[in-house]
Amino acid sequence: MYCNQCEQTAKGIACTTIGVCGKNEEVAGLEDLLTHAIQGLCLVADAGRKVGVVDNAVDRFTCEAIFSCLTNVDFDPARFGVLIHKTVALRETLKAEVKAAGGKIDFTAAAATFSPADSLTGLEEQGAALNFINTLDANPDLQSLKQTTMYGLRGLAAYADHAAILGQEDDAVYAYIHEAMAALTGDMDLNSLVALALKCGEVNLRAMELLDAGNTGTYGHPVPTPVPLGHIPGKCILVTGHDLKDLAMLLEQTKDKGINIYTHGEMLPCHGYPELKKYSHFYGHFGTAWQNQQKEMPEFPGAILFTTNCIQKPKDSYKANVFTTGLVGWPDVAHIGEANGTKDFTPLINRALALPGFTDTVDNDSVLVGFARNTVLGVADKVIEAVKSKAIRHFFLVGGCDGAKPGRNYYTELVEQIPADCMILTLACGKFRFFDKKLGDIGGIPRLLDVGQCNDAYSAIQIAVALAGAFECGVNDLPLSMILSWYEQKAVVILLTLLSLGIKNIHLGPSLPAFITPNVLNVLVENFSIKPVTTPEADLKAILG
Ligand code: SF4
Ligand code: SF3
Repeated sequence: MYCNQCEQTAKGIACTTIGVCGKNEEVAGLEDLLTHAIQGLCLVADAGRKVGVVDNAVDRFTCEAIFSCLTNVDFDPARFGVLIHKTVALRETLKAEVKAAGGKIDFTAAAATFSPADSLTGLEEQGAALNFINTLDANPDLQSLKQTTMYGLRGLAAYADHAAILGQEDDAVYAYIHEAMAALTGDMDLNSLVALALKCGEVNLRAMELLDAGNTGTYGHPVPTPVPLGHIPGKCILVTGHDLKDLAMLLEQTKDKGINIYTHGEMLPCHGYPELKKYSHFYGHFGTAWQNQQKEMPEFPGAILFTTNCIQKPKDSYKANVFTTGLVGWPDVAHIGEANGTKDFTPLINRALALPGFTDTVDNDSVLVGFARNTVLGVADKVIEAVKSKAIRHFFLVGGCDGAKPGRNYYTELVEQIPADCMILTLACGKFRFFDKKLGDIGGIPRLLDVGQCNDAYSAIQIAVALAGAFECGVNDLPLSMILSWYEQKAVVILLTLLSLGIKNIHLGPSLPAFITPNVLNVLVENFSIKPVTTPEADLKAILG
């Protein structure tokens, strides 16, 4: 195997024998094979669009299959086997339609005619023999840029899938995914690859906009809401991942069951949505970010639902309590599927009822969520006035993924050292490094504003654009610095979105992607002044003077 798609890749180079994430050689090969197969499907789908053949089932499936290869989503070889066979079956059906419509089907790329082995072992061997990364391009810089787009596409497909689940779709997003995956099978020069990667970011802004419309349109605009970090007596279910619809369905199915629902990880901001917070048994938040789950989840005395990334190997002590849904998979862990747009969470609920639940009350104080664009822009006048009167000196967006590396203490220390006349906006699971710090307020506005999940980067962008409009300047001219942390490929595509908007001077850490070569990094530095994080002291000095 050779996988370097995430920040914790072995030795900062690549995982070659077993993934630090727990991915084994078999699954790595199957992911490569699925990606290869999807490229074949995308070649045909892209050609189909040119002759008016568009198939929404193919569009949706393409996103699901690409999302499955995102870090910490699916570790179940059998599920990959099904996806690979379905990809090829869809490709052949679509090929016949495209041919009938007079479209191109005579592709030279091997992906377009790839034939999958019947058995899982056969597929694993095909995947291992592919040497996938090296098929992208022999030139390391071109390979690096192709990987950048490929990983960006994984994040984009994830957000497009989340949005589609809530009924929000735009064919332009699917068209780009097909076009880009198809393009990656051919020869491209450096400039066109840079353009393809930036386009990925641009299209992702639309995908995040769709998801924002899906979330806020269905569950209302988040409002400031204190979320208890302790617990109360009662049976309990913990929900992790990013999927609001799964949570909504579960809240409805548990409302009369005497079970309290707790969020974990990226589900924390869900407490701010009116149509979710209306349930009295939607109690509080348990634990911190994804990388602490093996330590925290054994302590949870109820059932646990994983809705999206980031799952780690469930320890035997709590494996029987874990249920996956959506694209998440772990071998031998119960999976809750979907039928007719709904899910039956009975097995999860029964497990929660069989477990002891919490028997005492623990008050660990609370954190405040709900500062997405609607709330923040609702007090825009106050914020603008505070900037003009110099009560607010600078804004910091400190957000992104969390992870296990010790270097991530940087983000905690940075937030601790940011002066009291500066506001801190945060989003995604990186916030758990500092989410419960009491940082006070400026003129009644809390200094630490939780904008939401990683996909709520859309909200943060809208806030920045609105502020730039109010000050009649560009986003780069605002007293705003973005200090981002990355781990998986949703963060890659958000970074591409920010770059596609022309945002400069982003500080990125805790380490730079292993798939970025020095030459590609130079392109990023020259065009976007992107910089690695250094120390909180030095970075704050450079920003604030
Ligand atoms: Fe390694 Fe990350 Fe790939 Fe897992 S996803 S195998 S940790 S690079
Ligand atoms: Fe976190 Fe996985 Fe990236 Fe949604 S939950 S941000 S790492």
